[in-house]
Amino acid sequence: MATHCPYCALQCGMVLREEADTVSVLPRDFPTNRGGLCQKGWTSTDLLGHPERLTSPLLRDPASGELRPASWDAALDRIATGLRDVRERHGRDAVAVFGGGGLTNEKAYALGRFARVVLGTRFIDYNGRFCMSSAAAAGMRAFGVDRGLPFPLSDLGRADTLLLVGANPAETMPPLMRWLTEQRERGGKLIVVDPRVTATARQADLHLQPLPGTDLAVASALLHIALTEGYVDGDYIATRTTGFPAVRRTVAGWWPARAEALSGVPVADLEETARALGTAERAIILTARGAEQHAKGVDTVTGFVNLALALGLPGRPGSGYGCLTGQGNGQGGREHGQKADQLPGYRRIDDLQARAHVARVWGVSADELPGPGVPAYQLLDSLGTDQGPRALLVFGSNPVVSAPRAARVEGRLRDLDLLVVADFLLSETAALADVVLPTAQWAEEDGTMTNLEGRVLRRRALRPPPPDVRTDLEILTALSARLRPSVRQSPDDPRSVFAELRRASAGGIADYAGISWERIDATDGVFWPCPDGDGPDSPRMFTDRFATADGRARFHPVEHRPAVEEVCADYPLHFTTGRVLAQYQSGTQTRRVAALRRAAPEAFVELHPDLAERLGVADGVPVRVASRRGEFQAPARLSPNIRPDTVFAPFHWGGRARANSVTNDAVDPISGMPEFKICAVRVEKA
Ligand SMILES: Nc1nc2c(c(=O)[nH]1)N[C@H]1C(S)=C(S)[C@@H](COP(=O)(O)OP(=O)(O)OC[C@H]3O[C@@H](n4cnc5c(=O)[nH]c(N)nc54)[C@H](O)[C@@H]3O)O[C@H]1N2
Ligand SMILES: Nc1nc2c(c(=O)[nH]1)N[C@H]1C(S)=C(S)[C@@H](COP(=O)(O)OP(=O)(O)OC[C@H]3O[C@@H](n4cnc5c(=O)[nH]c(N)nc54)[C@H](O)[C@@H]3O)O[C@H]1N2
Ligand code: SF4
Ligand SMILES: [Mo]
Repeated sequence: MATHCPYCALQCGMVLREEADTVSVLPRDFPTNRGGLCQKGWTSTDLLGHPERLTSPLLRDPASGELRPASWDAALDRIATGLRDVRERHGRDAVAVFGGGGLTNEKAYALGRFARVVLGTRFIDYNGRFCMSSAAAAGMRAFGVDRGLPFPLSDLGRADTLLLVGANPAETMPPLMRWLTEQRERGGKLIVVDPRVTATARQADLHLQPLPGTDLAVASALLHIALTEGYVDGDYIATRTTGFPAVRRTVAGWWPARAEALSGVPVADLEETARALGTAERAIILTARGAEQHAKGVDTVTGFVNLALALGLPGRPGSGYGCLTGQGNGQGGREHGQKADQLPGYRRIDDLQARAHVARVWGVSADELPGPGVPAYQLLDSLGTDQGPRALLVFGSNPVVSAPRAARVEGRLRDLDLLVVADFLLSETAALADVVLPTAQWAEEDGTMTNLEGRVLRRRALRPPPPDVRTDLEILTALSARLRPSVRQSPDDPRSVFAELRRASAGGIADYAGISWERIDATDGVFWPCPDGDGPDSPRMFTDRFATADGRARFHPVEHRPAVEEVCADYPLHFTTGRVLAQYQSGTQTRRVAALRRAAPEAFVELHPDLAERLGVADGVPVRVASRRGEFQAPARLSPNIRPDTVFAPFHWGGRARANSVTNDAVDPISGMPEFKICAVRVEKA
């Protein structure tokens, strides 16, 4: 059975083979992975028959306080009664929905419809807010569209200069590295910007190692140098963009020495980078979470977009700006309506025409669709309070581990009148729920996923889910029948849902109208926008025009600002977070895979040996990391690969080792992205 890996946005092609009671994985030659898989992909079927898999609904027993197995009828009735009760007492907006970028397009779409039509709530958002929302917002305002990579991944292999800002694909998307190898074998130059000497940075020709949170200063200096050394493309700026004069004025003040003083990146390295980008025939600039997960993430990405535009890169063959989307369906999951302000097809929920179109597809009147809700962190932080929702349904996220300032979020979840979690494993969030619904895994259901290139792919069911397990779509349909039987019911088979999604997205920014499952099967995926079944799809965007009203890209002047929390005497170190190869996200899945647990058994705190010596900490010794918001503990891992003023930890573990116990919940004013990548901490021996 040809399908794709369940984890990250690379969506590597794989073949599943059922043998007796095991399912084995074989890599498949697909344009993104060309036969490569990482350890997570290889072991992805281990969870299908895992002993800890949820096999029946669980209900919290009021007497003992424990979760106990129950029938589907009992579980669905409890949810329906609980939701009705909350709505009667507090109104429709007292019920909220939290989705995920791992859900298929069909499920993300159905979840948005369920929230708006069946629950009638404006409060829906999802974990993509914690992921690429800053790049999405920056792309939207510059290009009029948000497609992570506006060109196929294979373009990376042909770039003469490739700048990676805050991305560590050697650990987060290992098969992508073959494009970087190809790039360098062709004589291209790879430049990596990361406060740590990562496995990716080690392969670079040039590594810039800034203080976390100073990327915007670096971007501004690069544009400053490009201007003074004459690399900007005046014709392109004149014919394809608007707004450059204001940007030129702001970067005029960013002479390289000023950026060096802030970031620690030597002027010579800034000059070499600007020159490599400015003189290349084909140059690509990519950002990922290191640059984006900041309270100034949108402006930082905008700084790099401004640089790319000034150099005339976007839309030029083999060149451009892109963001490396992270989750399996991180791209499609942000297009079809699980975002607070969004309707399917990347339409805005406050746009009257969009409301009318989507309401027609849904068989309801546009007036009854709710307005925009609030971004994920604001939503989580309001739960159970006087102003916030009192019931929450979670599909595809584990915020107890992955949300910033997680102890506070955990408290909010505990304050709810009703928490419902659909998952196939008992995540830390599911463990707090009143009702847990066991759902199908990726190899047990059909659907589509949109990868980091905007390529829509087919996920195929190898076999049906276990007997007492239902799909997310079946759960939504069953709840809908109980809660609002009068409205036209959404189908629960993915093919019909996709047909409806195509109609709902037609004419929108992310137009899927011309995409069918058959067409995907015939062509290794279809790139959106694709409005017409007989017409072309869009592997390369912006060649003639941008998706703005006048077809021109927009420059926006942006200014560096400090991290929301700066170091001080009590919290003297910079703290940043990220990923390791063998664990995925909140770890619900990968912490339960034996081979991955062996490869990455526990959390750690990465420190420079000089810092460790000052703190009197030896390698492997447990340390406590404390911020103004809380603390966590993990063994120290001494490494010369990190700046001595900065400490790093992965966020894949819960409990005492939860890195998000200390992270800052300050958010970007435009995207709502939390400042996961920098706060101030103190480190001491535990
Ligand atoms: N193994 C594995 N792979 C994954 C995932 C996973 O959990 N595990 N998750 C998937 C998802 S959802 C995502 S979003 C992607 C994320 O993919 P990446 O963005 O590559 O991953 P991160 O490790 O979060 O961050 C990348 C780098 O940013 C650096 N960094 C930290 N602070 C800063 C800063 O201020 N500036 C700069 N320039 N760099 C900084 C970190 O040192 C880190 O090496 O990975 C996807 N792939
Ligand atoms: N400190 C720090 N925190 C971070 C980050 C960071 O870099 N640093 N990165 C952030 C980023 S980029 C992301 S994307 C988030 C991710 O963090 P989360 O949103 O917590 O993502 P996952 O761990 O993938 O959680 C998915 C959950 O849903 C379940 N699941 C998987 N597929 C399905 C499905 O199809 N249906 C249902 N019902 N359930 C499913 C899984 O078992 C798992 O429990 O973390 C964010 N948090
Ligand atoms: S790189 Fe991503 S999609 Fe590919 S095998 Fe690894 S986790 Fe799966
Ligand atoms: Mo992500």
